[in-house]
Amino acid sequence: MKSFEERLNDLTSGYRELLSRKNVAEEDPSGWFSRYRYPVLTARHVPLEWRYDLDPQSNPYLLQRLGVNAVFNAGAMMWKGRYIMVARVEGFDRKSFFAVAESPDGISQFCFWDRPLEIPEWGEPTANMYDMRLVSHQDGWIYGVFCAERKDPHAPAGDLSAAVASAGIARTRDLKTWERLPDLKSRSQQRNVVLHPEFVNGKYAFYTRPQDSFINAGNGSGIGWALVDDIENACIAEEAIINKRYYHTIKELKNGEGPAPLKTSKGWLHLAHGVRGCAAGLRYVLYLYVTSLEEPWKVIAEPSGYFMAPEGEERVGDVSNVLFANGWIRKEDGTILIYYASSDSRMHVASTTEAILLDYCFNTPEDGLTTSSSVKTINDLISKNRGIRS
Ligand code: M1P
Repeated sequence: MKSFEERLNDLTSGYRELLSRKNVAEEDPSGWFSRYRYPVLTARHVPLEWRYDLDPQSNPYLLQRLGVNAVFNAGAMMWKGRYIMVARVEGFDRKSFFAVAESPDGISQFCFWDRPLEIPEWGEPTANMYDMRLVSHQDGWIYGVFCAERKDPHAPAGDLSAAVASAGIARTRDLKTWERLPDLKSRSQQRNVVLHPEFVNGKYAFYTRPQDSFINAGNGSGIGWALVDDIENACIAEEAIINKRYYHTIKELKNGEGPAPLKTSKGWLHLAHGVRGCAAGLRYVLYLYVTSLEEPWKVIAEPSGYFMAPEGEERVGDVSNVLFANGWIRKEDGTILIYYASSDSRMHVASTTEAILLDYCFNTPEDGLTTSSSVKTINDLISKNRGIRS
């Protein structure tokens, strides 16, 4: 059996090796993006100090005391020249919490800050907090909007899984100390709520995802849009659906806004997830759409189908067949780093540019919603290509 010191050496050198690993870009045949080969943040990136009691007196076998199950669904932003993710870290005890990790180049060497974030409670304590969308708002604050999950107080006796999802709101100026504001008040349950980075008609604007129950969107027919007067007492009076779900598409069952949209010369660029059902369960893919600069609630471009779907080892994890993204960073040169999680287990990064994403959004045909329409679109492309080539 290895001694305490030998085990500590092994653990420390393995950890250092993981954190110093350089990442490698692999271009997708579509030309839309490059995936990076290695996940950028995983359970193994969580500091040893958070998981092991490092005192040989109280832990002579150097056993792990607090296991981390997964690191995923991270918000992202630039902060003081560093690439930052606020990740959802899930313990073996199934509780998720938030932790900041930073990297010098955004594609490798992500390292967690000293301690996980302490987000103050508001109202009934939240059993689970997850999926933070980070937004540097025009008002000068950095906001974190996340899902606050509590046990359903109206669940029948014996039902220990019914839950209520609402949008928790917290804000900070330094990413370390967070002020919790009241949860967003809404008639329905809410998940995947995102704050728009600018005031609209002098008000705060939210992308919402109304849902009938904790899991099912039900009558919640897509991504919503709501204006709010007071962020310190945010209340949705009216909510309009701006990006609908459709039968037999990648977002038939559910969809949800990803990170806050990016402002470009051609419109607000949005990344979202779409969910469909199949014999293997739910399948989550990522898609893009663009809304008008003047009226950010009006969709002006939406390519058919998905932009990214789970591939290879991304397909397997705690909740398999899932890609989910709630963070991206645009660099000054127009490069966009998309931080996405696979199968509710780990974080990856893909790299692309604003120019490519806009070209993709405005020049990829829309979904005609029928087989005949899809075949016509392919035949039009073939005819165009033959015209050029002959
Ligand atoms: O398990 C997949 C995802 O499911 C939920 O997303 P949605 O509400 O859109 O179905 C969230 O719990 C998310 O965290 C999770 O990744």
